[in-house]
Amino acid sequence: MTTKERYYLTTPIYYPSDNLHIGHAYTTTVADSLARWHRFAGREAYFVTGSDEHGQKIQRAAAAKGVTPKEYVDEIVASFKDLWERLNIKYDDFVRTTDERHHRAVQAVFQKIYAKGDIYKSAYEGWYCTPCETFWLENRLEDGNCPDCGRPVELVQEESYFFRISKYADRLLEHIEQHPEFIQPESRRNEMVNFIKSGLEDLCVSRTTFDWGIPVPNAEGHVIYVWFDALTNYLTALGYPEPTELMEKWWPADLHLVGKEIMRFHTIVWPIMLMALDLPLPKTVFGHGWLLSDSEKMSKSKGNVVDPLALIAEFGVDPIRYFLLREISFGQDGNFSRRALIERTNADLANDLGNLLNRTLSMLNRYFDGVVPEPAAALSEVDRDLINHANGLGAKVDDLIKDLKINEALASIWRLVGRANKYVDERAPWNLAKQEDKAELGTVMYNLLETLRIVALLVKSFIPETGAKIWAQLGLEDLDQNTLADTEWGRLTPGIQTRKGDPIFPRIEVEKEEPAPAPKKPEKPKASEEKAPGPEGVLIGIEDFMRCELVIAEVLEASRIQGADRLLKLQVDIGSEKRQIVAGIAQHYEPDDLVGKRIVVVKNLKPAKLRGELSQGMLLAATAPDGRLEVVSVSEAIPAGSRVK
Ligand code: ME8
Repeated sequence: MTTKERYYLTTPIYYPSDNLHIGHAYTTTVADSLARWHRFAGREAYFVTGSDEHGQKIQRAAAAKGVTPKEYVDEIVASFKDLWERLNIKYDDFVRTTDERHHRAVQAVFQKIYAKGDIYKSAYEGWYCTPCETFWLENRLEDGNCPDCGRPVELVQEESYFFRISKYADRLLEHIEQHPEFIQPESRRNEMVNFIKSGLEDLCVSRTTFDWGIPVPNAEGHVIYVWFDALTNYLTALGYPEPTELMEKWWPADLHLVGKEIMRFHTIVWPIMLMALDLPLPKTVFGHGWLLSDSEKMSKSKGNVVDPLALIAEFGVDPIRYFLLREISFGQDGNFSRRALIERTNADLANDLGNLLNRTLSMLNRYFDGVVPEPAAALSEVDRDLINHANGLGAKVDDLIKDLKINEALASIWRLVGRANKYVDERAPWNLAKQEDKAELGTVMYNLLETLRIVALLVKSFIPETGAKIWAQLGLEDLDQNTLADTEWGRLTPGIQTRKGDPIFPRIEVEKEEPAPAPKKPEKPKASEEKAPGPEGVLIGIEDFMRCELVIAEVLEASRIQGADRLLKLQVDIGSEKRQIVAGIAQHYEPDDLVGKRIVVVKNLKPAKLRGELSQGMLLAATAPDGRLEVVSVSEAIPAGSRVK
């Protein structure tokens, strides 16, 4: 039996000094998607995350709240785990630096390096940035502040232990040169090389002015510097210092995924710690860019953070995961905005993917009672083009993921989705359905269903809920038994009964602007324009109008939506069923005034989400000259469900 390829990947362990924001969710979503993909592609993956709980920053935050540091971190770390669960993050281990096993690992690392003569005692005098937990020499400060975060630094004068990192500078430079994949992306490699060449100072690795940390062995009053402590977590997860099977199997790590601001620790301090321990270095450290909010890095102190839990509650998990993975060029900074999230969701998820599934299964229900037909052997040029797009895409995505080109991998999957939507228009199944012989129609429907099956497999590592939903609607089972090899064309078995469900991504309506002030009375058209088409310049036929199903709905309940001052939520009876409709009329009606009214609604409008609420239809209203809205209604003589035409 051949052994599987292995992939050990990690995220930073985050500080529980505050709740996590969408920036932390970004790194962890990427790592989770990579781990899921590698498993799908037949490799074994081990994915570790955790929390960095010691240090001055945490001790101060706990004191400010009047609780012990342990009480303080316990509560916040529980919220980390809760967030990961809601984001569908499946890690293999979660290292807390307050874990006993971690204490043992850190003390062992310290002792080994000390025994080797690479840690020595001296006195430190310099500057310290507590938010970054970083020592700075005077000459690196910028305007007297921390060069990384711009915040004030504090003078530190302590007896400390020092790590002789200067001794390893040349060896590290040589390693970086010989392993171009070690520091990625390339721009950060150059930055790090320049930093090393500008001269490395020995690093202070213990503190004495507070006690929230792991004690230095046999040195009372000293706790180990929080970064020396934190970096060791990547070994703790494997059972270090014991010679465990995990250590044997997974070290060295394949990928440390981190934000660009902590590259120095991961590409200089950490590899030198490993060299001093005689352990091999991780294969790659990738420093991704920042998520910006209005072009500034998100951070609690700037008050511009975005809370992932609120976003998940409003939009669901997969739109958030998809946005993070697709929108931001991996490695570069990217902007996060609500508008961009909504636009991305509507364009790629609702219109392209959701609609492809919906229209395919609707046609299948109409033409084949929802059963997957047998494809005919004869293929047209267009059929072959679709199949060529789908076949081999799995291997291409795999290459892109191995190269950490995550947004490009998703773009390549969406090119297939786009190709399939175009295929529907080109092959026009509604025309083929008019033919006596249904073979060609069967082939076209099979090709669409097979494309959707392949797409479900390709997307499930990135947006797991969506992959599972498509799979279920296709009537398929055992999604997790499938591997990359199953993305080969032609594995869909004819005869399967599909199960069309609700649209997987209802369109999200961007909340409407205030109604525009009433337009001035139009001037009388000039004689030459009198017979011109309507305001949009287009005349429609009666059949166009009849496509719009207008019906009478009785309003059963009406209520306001918290946090949306323009919206009302209505429960209405449209004769055949009850529905929820969200309408932008809250500034014109009290909810109670609407109850009992018989209003006109568009029944066959695509469902949409407004402020997290599903809206299944739209009511009609007219604007009075003063800008007031009046809902169109009829008398009680007309029962709910009556068609308006
Ligand atoms: O640095 N955009 O923890 P931390 C993108 N405990 N990613 C962001 C981000 C943003 N705006 N903000 C945060 C620490 N991140 C140390 C790590 S590891 C041994 C110790 C992500 O809570 C990104 O991965 O400050 C960044 O490196 C990390 O969160 C910093 O998390």
